[in-house]
Amino acid sequence: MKISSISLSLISAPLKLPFMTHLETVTKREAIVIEVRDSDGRIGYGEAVPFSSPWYTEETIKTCLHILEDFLIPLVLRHSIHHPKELESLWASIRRNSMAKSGLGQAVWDLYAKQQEMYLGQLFGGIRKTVAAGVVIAADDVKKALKQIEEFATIGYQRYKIKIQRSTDVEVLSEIRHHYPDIPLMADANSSYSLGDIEHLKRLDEFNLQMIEQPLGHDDLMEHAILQKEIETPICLDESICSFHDAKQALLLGSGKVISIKMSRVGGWIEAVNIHNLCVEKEIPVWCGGMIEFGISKAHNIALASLNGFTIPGDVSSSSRYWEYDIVDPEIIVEDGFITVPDGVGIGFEVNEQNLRAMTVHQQLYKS
Ligand code: OSB
Ligand code: MG
Repeated sequence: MKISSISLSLISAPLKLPFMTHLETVTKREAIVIEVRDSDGRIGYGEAVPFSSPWYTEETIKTCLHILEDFLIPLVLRHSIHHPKELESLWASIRRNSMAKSGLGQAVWDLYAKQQEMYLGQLFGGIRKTVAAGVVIAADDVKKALKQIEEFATIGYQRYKIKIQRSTDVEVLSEIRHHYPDIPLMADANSSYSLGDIEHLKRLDEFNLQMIEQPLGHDDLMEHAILQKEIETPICLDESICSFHDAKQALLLGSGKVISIKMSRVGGWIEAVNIHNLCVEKEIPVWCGGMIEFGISKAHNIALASLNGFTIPGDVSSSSRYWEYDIVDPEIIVEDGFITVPDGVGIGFEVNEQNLRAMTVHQQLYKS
């Protein structure tokens, strides 16, 4: 593939609205933009999306920079790769660090698709022309949550996901259902409950939730399987699916009925597509998760969500959901509840260099 250089840009931007969960309130987002260049001047783009602190996964911006700079990038520059599929074996001796691998892998796949003059989604068998958009509400009180739902409804989002926690769930869900008895609603607990809460969780069945995401331990499969037998609401797994192997075990155990696929959480394109294919085979619906990310990562998500198994609207929202301005051109927009899947080469979006540089805090270049 003739990779001649790789650059990392640490970017930072404030969120338009604070994003609150029971674990962390995010008001400012950092991410690492990865550019992989070939000798013909083409650029492949990836975005690594750990948070600044390890509240969601164990990786952070700093650990990710370390793994990229000291391990992954030297490996890629030292070996001549013929096809991005080779990354999996090239990285076999580096455990986990999924977000670092996913970000660099995205850039290599984007470059490869551009060299092949193909849309990235098409490389993996994507067939959808549009992707159904869903949105996340993570406000610090129920009044603000209701106001956000009202605003997002004008854009036509097809599914609303509310962050919940043990201490306020019934109050928040009652209030939302009082005002919006029929909206497609789901709840994400980010591991706010334990198995001792089964009786409490049974009460949430009355809210007609599409699903409840990750109610129990972030690394648990067994207790989710026990819980799923006790509640009507389908369980969707997020944090506990970090690999194809996890997905396989979750399906064997019956730990949930739905899986949220985030390529950043599972280590990149190949692992994400393998999980998707397994779920299609086993008739488990999947949807594309989000990471409060910028446009490059969103563009990869849109390409992933164009695969046929993504039958449920995911956490794929517009650039303007989180940002005053974004790093892709055109920005990602939601119209009548859908995002149009691009048909250009690679990720199908140009990168807005000016905006990217305006957000860049630090940049580093690595040459072969
Ligand atoms: O648990 O799905 C989650 C954001 C960051 C980390 C974890 C999660 C989320 C979201 C928001 O729920 C997804 C998005 O809109 O990007
Ligand atoms: Mg989640």
